[in-house]
Amino acid sequence: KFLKSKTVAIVGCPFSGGQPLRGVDTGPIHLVEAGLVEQIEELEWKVKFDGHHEFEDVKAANDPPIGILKNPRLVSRVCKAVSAVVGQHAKDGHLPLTLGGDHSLAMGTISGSLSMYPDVRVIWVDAHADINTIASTGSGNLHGMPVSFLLGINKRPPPEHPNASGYDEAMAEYSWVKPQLTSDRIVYIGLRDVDAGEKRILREHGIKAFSMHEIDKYGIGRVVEMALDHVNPKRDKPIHLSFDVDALDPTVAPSTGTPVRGGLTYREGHYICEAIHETGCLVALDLMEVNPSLHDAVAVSQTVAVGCSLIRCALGETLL
Ligand code: B3U
Ligand code: MN
Ligand code: MN
Repeated sequence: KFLKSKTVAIVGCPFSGGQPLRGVDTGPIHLVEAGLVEQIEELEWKVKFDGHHEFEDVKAANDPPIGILKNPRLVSRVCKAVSAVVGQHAKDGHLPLTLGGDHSLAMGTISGSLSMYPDVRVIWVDAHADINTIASTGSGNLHGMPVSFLLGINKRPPPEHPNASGYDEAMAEYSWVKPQLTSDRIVYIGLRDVDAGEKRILREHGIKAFSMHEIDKYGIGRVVEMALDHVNPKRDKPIHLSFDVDALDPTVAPSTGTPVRGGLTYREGHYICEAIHETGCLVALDLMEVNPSLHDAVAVSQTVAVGCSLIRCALGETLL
């Protein structure tokens, strides 16, 4: 519906600055080495991939915290670069596939999608809501915050607030993120580890979220249908799918930085990707938070294989 040609442009982002654990930066390399490019070509897509981005030119030598935010300049500048790359692929009529790396990168990928498709709808599949604001974050890890910047909901904390310091500097650093996404154009699936402050934010902005509770209650088929009915009732708007591999149960995808039990089964994860493919509206895809440095070799190859398989389903692989 929206792409000019059936071409996937792989944006490999070996980046870990949005969270404290090393290793998530090797996720994209593992996915490509597992044969992802060839697997996508099998599905009759052309694949553009000219190596992983290293972001050498943006790596800030000196990046002390701004208030509570960790690696604030590095995350901002890497995401800004990713936004330009993803935006260019989208404008070329290709489907950008971003391999993370931690989920702070979605500030870049979704900004890039918005630059080509101002009315893009976001489906965020995750155990976490990643919507903490400067005021609400307890960790200061930016992979827990990308949605708040995309929505432009970072209000100034009152002066006595513990996170008040650095607000202006942080907002200046992130001023390139245009708050173009609206709260009715994002929907969550798979949530089960949401901070109290994040629950308040979701409620305050009326953001639709299907937690594991709704998946248990209605089944994944109804949940995906309800999620699509919410953001894209006529199935005529472009969709950006941002898939955090920790949405899957840790028994299915163990190699990730913040596993949370009680997650999506193998089939539930794949069904989401298949159903979104069937809409014909997918214009961009992220697969984030694969961390091959955690757990043994079996767990790593299992997680990488599931990641490749989710991507194939989103790009049209069918069971029959
Ligand atoms: N909500 C917590 C924890 C978290 C968010 N995303 C992940 N973990 N992966 C935070 O740090 O904001
Ligand atoms: Mn996430
Ligand atoms: Mn997560």
